[in-house]
Amino acid sequence: MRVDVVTIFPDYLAALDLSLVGKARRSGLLDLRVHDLRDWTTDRHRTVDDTPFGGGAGMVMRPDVWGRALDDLLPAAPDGGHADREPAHVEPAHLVVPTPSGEVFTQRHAEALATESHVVVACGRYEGIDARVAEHARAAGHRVSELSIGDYVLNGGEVAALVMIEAFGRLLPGVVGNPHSLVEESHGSAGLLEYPVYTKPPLWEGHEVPEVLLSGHHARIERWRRDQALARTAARRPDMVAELDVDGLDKADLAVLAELGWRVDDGRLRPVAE
Ligand code: JD8
Repeated sequence: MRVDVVTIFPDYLAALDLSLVGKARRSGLLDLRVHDLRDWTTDRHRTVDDTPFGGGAGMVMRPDVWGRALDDLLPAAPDGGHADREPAHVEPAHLVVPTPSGEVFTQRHAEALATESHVVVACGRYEGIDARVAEHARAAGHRVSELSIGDYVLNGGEVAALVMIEAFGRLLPGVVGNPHSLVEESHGSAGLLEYPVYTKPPLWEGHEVPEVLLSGHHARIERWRRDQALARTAARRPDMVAELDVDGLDKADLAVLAELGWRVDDGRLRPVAE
């Protein structure tokens, strides 16, 4: 997969040289390129922002500078908008624009982006990027996703880019050593939060490891972990319990959920209290 990131703070993305994503870059599994938006400015002050139409505080990032950058990085528009560009069989790219006003990024988005051959991430700063930039890319036939990593305000899109690139980059085949470990993760296909994990020593600061985990009894361990995942999810993310696919739950799951105050009502899980 190729990933292009455009930002006025390229050093912010240096963290992607580290760990599994860094290894994936060095092994060629991930072709990640970080670009300085100012390379597409034309004035000697390398200006990327201007005052907002309609007034208000702060500055807005200019469409012309972003337009030149994305014209260079987004392949020929599927609708053949740019006759002077390379032939149409070029792999389309998916433009991702981090923004607090975007759809909330989830593991589903990470799984979808991990299937792309080319992703371009536009990191804004100031009050944001002129809205016509995303509009123009959509009009040119590119897939554009405006995504937020959560309901809090950051100073720019770089941190969100780090989060998203790690989230979909680690799903690329070969990046995570043991793909099985991807299966049981929070927000994975089970739709549950992870069970608690423990390692040596068995007694630490007076805290013991749950006996069942030392038993070697794999069926009892699996059942305990499932019960823990159900309990954690019910306690911390009742919204996820309500979304659980009842067909994916066995009798023991339903018994545990009943203990936790959940019942099945015409095929959906509902809190008993409701
Ligand atoms: C992109 C500029 C700063 C935002 C005025 C503060 C994502 N979950 C998220 N929170 N914040 C962002 C985010 C913030 C950004 C930009 C993403 C570009 N800013 C702006 C509007 C209010 N300043 C984000 N993903």
